[in-house]
Amino acid sequence: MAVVVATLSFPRTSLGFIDRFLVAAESFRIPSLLIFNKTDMWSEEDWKYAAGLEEIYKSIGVDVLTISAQAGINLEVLKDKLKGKISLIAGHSGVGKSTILNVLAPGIQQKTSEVSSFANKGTHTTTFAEMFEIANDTFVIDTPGIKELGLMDIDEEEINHFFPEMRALFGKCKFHNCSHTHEPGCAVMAAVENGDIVMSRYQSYLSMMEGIDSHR
Ligand SMILES: Nc1nc2c(ncn2[C@@H]2O[C@H](COP(=O)(O)OP(=O)(O)OP(=O)(O)O)[C@@H](O)[C@H]2O)c(=O)[nH]1
Ligand SMILES: [Mg+2]
Ligand SMILES: [Zn+2]
Repeated sequence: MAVVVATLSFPRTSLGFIDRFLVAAESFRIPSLLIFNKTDMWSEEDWKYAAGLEEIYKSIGVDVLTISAQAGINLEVLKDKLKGKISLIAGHSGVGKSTILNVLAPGIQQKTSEVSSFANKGTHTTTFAEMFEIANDTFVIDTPGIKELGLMDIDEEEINHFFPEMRALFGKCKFHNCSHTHEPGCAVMAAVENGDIVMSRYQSYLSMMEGIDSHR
């Protein structure tokens, strides 16, 4: 399982980053789990915003969990989701990946360090990936924080296959090779307009299309 740990602030994880991660996991046919950590720091506003995100991601079939590694909130649910699997934990530096490992099983003592309050960024504490057995048949890999995520080996025409809400409209566009960026009779753009496809997800799609272009 591919687990992406995100935080709303300290540091902030962008939706673009989350969407790239989900596309990458989907392209390898690896089930993913989206975790929002540090709920102990959330304001009422944050809870509302997160509830909206949870709804968006659940609607496209992504499993979402809100936790606080530090305050020990929802850890049993997390353990249950990890049970019997090999999971990779990824995300920006400072989102709490190693802290999560440390609270999952006694005996794990991964180094952690505070997010720089000056830059609002992690300090790249974990420097290599390491796998831990946290229970019978249950393995979790802690990884170094990543800044950005490239989409290697995915062709431009393929990206939309890894957006479940776009895949659902397959064959509905006027042109069979529609890129969903400018063509008339595009079912995806129509769905964005009427709200069936979430704008932030479509923007992530566009940025991935552009990203690939710029490398050509
Ligand atoms: N308030 C709060 N702080 C947390 C929580 N989880 C982790 N932290 C803090 O966030 C900081 C970064 O945690 P780490 O576990 O080192 O983050 P990381 O994702 O492993 O970072 P890298 O190894 O640099 O990629 C530490 O100061 C943790 O104590 C949480 O649930 N709530
Ligand atoms: Mg770490
Ligand atoms: Zn289209």
